[in-house]
Amino acid sequence: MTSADSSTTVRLPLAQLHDLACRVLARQGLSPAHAQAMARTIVAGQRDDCASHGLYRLITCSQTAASGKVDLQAEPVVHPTRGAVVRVDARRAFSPLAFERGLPALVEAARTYGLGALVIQQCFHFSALWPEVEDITAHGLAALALTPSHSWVAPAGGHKPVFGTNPIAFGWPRPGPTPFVFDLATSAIARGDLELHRRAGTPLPPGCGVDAQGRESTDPIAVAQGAMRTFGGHKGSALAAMVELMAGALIGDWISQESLAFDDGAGAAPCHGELILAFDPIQLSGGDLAQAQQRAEVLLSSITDQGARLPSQRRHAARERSLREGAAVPRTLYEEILALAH
Ligand code: NDP
Ligand code: PYC
Repeated sequence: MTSADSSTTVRLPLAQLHDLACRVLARQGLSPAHAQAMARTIVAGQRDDCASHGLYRLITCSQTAASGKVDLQAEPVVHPTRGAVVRVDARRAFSPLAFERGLPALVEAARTYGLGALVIQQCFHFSALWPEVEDITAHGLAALALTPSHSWVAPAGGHKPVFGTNPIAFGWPRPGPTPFVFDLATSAIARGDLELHRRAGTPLPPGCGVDAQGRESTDPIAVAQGAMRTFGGHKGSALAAMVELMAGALIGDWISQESLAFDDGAGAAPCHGELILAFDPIQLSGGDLAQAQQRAEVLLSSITDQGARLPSQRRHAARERSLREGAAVPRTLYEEILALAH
């Protein structure tokens, strides 16, 4: 680290960050079970250098807690598995604990049927999806996770918000500790990154949104008042619609418009459902995991052999460094978080 780095960034051991996150969350009134589950996903984000979904989330979770909308203590209810479907009612609490409680039944359903579906209902969702798909690939399963958010994003060809930033995450269990994972917002920029631009007073990259009059803008405040854009024009727009349908209408939960209406200006994290699918390569191929992985490695090495990088390669490199040297945290953010803990 250069001296300029160390004046603006601190590196902290992950256990220390986990304790700090738990203290902040307990101070907001979260039960120990919720605080632990949330701290795990928040610290994983910081460890993997995901600025918009790391420690910064302690600020947005504190705002959500203060809004009075979220239940800070509710225990998720895991309904009895029906066929391959595991349904967890988060009871308007934050999502990570509901995911953790549903995961064992999801893995069992995938092993039994080849495909398992975890439906989480009525959760406040603030996190990245890759920690969830990585938890599934760790069991030798492939995974796909979808969730709506608040309706901030205009459809291609329009300029009024309809969709959420609607992430899609996919995971494939490679041999070794690092799965193939991508996790992407279907908006041109994640809302969390837009907020970081707003906090830093920096412009958005071109093409991320329009102002309230429908004019292209790179001003994060104007775009927040207008509409964000999907990535890839009509293609991202179609994927964003799919997420609303699959992780909203299909599972009997709120679409992003309903989440924003429920928020009613409170500025809380979105509240809705999530659909997480797990696929067992053994059951689906009729072969074994090693065969499926061998075929996959041929594909993945034909990407990396030409110098292209895999999605999550950046994250996994950041993780290695954080495990060795501690996670990098901007000093100003660290000071804000320390203030929330006292
Ligand atoms: P990015 O655009 O930064 O990255 C999307 C994916 O592409 C990542 O898997 C990334 O891997 C990969 N990638 C980036 N650059 C390259 C490259 N040059 N070659 C190959 N792969 C690449 O993510 P987003 O800004 O779209 O999303 C950020 C996060 O926001 C996600 O984790 C998402 O879950 C979260 N989010 C959560 C929402 C919610 O409702 N809970 C809503 C919207 C977003 P890598 O990480 O290694 O760079
Ligand atoms: O970054 O778009 C986002 C987001 C929405 C909810 C959590 N993160």
